[in-house]
Amino acid sequence: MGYRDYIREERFPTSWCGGCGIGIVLKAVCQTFEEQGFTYENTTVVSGIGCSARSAGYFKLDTVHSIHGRAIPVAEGIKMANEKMNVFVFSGDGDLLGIGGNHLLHACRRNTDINIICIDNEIYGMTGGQKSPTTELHIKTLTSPKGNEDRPINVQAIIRAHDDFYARTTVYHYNHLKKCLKEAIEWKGLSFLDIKAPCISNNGRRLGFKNGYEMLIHYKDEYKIRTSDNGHLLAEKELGIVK
Ligand SMILES: Cc1ncc(C[n+]2csc(CCOP(=O)(O)OP(=O)(O)O)c2C)c(N)n1
Ligand SMILES: [Mg+2]
Repeated sequence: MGYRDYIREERFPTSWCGGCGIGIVLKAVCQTFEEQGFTYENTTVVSGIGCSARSAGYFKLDTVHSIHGRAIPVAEGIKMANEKMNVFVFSGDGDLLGIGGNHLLHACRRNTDINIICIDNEIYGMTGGQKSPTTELHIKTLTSPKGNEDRPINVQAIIRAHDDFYARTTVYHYNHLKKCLKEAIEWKGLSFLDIKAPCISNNGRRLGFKNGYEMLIHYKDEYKIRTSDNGHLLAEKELGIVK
């Protein structure tokens, strides 16, 4: 199977805006499925609600586009019923860490063997750009016009508190993103992939970026890949794998 065999191209164009980062992740995931030799029978993707979660409709697999915040328990149920299934959650920061945050806590505790892919555009993209649990301090959003006063959630600490797999990458660092995906799949237990992805329409423009490309270059300048994955927690703006 080629990677395009995992995508419902007949549904294109997607609902995503030009310059959005979600499609880059979709492609990387499908290429990884191809490299792993995954089939229609042994692979599934579950999503919640949001722009990122719309991906469930673009994978040519049996997928579940579940309800807001509930992708993780649905995925856990699938894995429980069929332990041979390769189960992926593909959703956004608001869905997984906001409304679905409590499910994430308990999934970490249970260490179910699922792969959680979080498209982290640091806002609620679909609903217009409200601040999310990952919005950084002082950032202006629709609901923080004077700058966000709340600290972003430390998702790395939550995942690592239970010795689960955590990786941080961006859509600019494509090869690194694919390395993270591969290692997450090989990890036996829960893995959480935090992928920084641009939302130009409902976040970037408000911050002064002209287009999605400028946001990608910002990722290039801002984030650095750690040279050794030594098990230590990642510093701010550091990319890497912690396991
Ligand atoms: C129960 C419920 N509450 C609120 C909403 C409205 N809503 C739809 S998507 C969304 C946020 C999605 O944010 P995120 O998961 O970051 O996805 P993005 O659109 O940024 O990819 C919200 C609040 C909803 N659909 N259902
Ligand atoms: Mg989001």
